[in-house]
Amino acid sequence: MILLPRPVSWTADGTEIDFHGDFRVERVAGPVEGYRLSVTREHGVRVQASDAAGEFYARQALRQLSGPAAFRAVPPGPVRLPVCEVVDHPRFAWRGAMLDVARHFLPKHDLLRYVDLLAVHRLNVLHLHLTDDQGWRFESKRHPRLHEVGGWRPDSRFGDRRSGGTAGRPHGGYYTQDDLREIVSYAAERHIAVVPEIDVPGHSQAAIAAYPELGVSGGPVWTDWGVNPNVLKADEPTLDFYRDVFDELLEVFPGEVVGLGGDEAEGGDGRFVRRMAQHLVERGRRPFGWDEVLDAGPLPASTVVASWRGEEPGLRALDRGHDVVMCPEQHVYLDYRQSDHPDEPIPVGTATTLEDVYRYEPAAADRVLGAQANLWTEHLDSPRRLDYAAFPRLSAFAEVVWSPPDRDEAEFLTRLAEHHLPRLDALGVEYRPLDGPRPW
Ligand code: TNX
Repeated sequence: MILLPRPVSWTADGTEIDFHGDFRVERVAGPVEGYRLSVTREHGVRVQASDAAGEFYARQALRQLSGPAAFRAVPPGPVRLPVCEVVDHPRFAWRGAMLDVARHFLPKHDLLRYVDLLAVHRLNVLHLHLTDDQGWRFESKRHPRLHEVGGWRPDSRFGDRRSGGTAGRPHGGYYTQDDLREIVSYAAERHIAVVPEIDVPGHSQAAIAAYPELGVSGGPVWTDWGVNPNVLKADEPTLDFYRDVFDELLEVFPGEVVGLGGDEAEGGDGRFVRRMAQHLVERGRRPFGWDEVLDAGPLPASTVVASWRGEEPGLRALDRGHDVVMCPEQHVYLDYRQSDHPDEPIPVGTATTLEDVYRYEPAAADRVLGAQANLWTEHLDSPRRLDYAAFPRLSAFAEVVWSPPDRDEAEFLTRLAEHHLPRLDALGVEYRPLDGPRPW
């Protein structure tokens, strides 16, 4: 077997044909996002797809069948394809990846490349964590100090400690609204929905640095990590300010689901989360919050809950009638270090190996929309560090959320090593090698 994620069914007779790039696509009734791809000696390549997404995934599968060189910027001419038949559709509707662009800003070019990598893995949600204590990355035309002041911090303590790094240089940046519209369109072309997040009422020090009246107390953009006791006030002027900021966000992000954070707001007033959730619903959107929002009191029924402190909060959310996205830190936190090897570069979390990710099995229930892998970037200050943390664990995660649950770990590891890592090599992804850390 060649494909990753593994399809629902795959048959091949061991022979190959030449392929010059032409194939026929037919729309047929079938499972959502599904496709059937046949490669025969008589008819060449034929695709049947249930919808536009299914057609897109058939194209992804075809690219994978074409060999690793098909992932180079200049692909080869004619290729050989295995004579085969693939029948496929995803297991979960929400196959997500959260990226924290607040702790370290990721330039637009690199973010678009990340979107490409999600598409290769048939992931379909990019949850963009745009604001936090350490940075504000969304251009606000109504309240420009948010990005002008909140977008920057003196990086006195961070950067790559092992190489002496960037300590002492300012760190920052933000996406203009035009940048974000471009990112949304680019992702949509790849059947990826972007879920933006503005985190309230905790993790808000960057906004407070810009507009001190918003905070319980003041202070600059935070240069520490962890849970910040300074949170947003829940008074009417602050709530109005944030309704305004969310309205501006909605002008840029047309998707249904919009994140309001809600995590780790010690001493934060639950009213803040409730009011913002209500506001999003009035604007026709679905609020999306970390599982702490369950403590904020009654939320609109349409609120989607991201269960990160294990799956238990997610199960509680199901009991209350909410849809849930599972992202338990024990399995799918890609910022956590990848082994206990002394040279493993990222010192945080509990070791979460490739196998730990692959063994994750999301709780089955109708209202579990799917799962997402979360990539927090306190210690990931460059695209290459991001590559290292994300891959190949995100490849394993993609199979968890796409493929049928009867996974075979040994077969996966062989397929990964023989077929998928060469694709990532061709794409220039600096993944963590299977046999240990990279020297940098
Ligand atoms: C907890 S998970 C956080 C983040 C941190 C992360 C580090 C969540 C909703 N909040 O603010 O970056 O741990 O692993």
